[in-house]
Amino acid sequence: MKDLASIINLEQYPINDLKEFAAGCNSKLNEHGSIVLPDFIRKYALQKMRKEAEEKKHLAYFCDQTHSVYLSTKDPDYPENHPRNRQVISTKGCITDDQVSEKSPLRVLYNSKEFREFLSVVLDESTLCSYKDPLSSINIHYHETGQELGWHFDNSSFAITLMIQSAESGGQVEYVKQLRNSEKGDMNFEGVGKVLDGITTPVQLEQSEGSLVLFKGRDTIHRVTPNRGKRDRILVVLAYNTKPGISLSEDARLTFYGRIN
Ligand SMILES: O=C(O)CCC(=O)C(=O)O
Ligand SMILES: [Fe+2]
Repeated sequence: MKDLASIINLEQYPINDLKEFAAGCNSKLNEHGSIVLPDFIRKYALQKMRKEAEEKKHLAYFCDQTHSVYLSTKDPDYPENHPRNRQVISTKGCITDDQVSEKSPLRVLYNSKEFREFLSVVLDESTLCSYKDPLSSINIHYHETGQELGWHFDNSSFAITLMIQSAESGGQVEYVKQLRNSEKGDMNFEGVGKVLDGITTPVQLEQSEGSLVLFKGRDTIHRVTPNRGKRDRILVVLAYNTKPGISLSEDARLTFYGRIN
């Protein structure tokens, strides 16, 4: 716990208090679909995370992709410009778990039993496990000037992120809550079309540097607007599985990391 106390602001966020604090976060997440804990990471640990991210940026794999909001291949039964098939752009750089130092505060946090227990309660999951493959557990994302993440629904039911360096302008997460019902197979093409056409005004997620964000993005459409500032937007994704021994698919690893191992 000593190591963790130098990373997490435990006075403000008593993550060991599962009954009250974690349970309260769980209710908020279920009600709102996201929670933001500002200043979750202590200043000094945040500085170390930023330094590591900057020093290792040259290792990042940058990819430019187009995809549909559903992240699935085109369906020929619909026209090209139908919301089912319409293409958006995603551009970012990424470094992988194997490139993050053994001593990094990111790894101490990611591996911490207390942090996982807290997340399990907040996310209603009985266990949270690392990825089996060497790349997918901790990722550092870089959005350079002009880079963005297009509108999409996540494949995973939750995402855990840490904002390490925000963009000076732009680089904002925007979302429209509960826009589809994936469990019932309702893709809501009409609602998606209105978001893509700018008819529906999205909500912005305020996340300052040092914030922990938990986000349920499977049915909530979201994007990251283009980085309009000079410095990079740097964000860490802490990815867990709800079962042990699972790897990210080879296809996804090739797309996001440019390699399998
Ligand atoms: O960069 C972010 O804040 C969100 C990233 C995201 O939506 C994703 O990786 O699916
Ligand atoms: Fe996402």
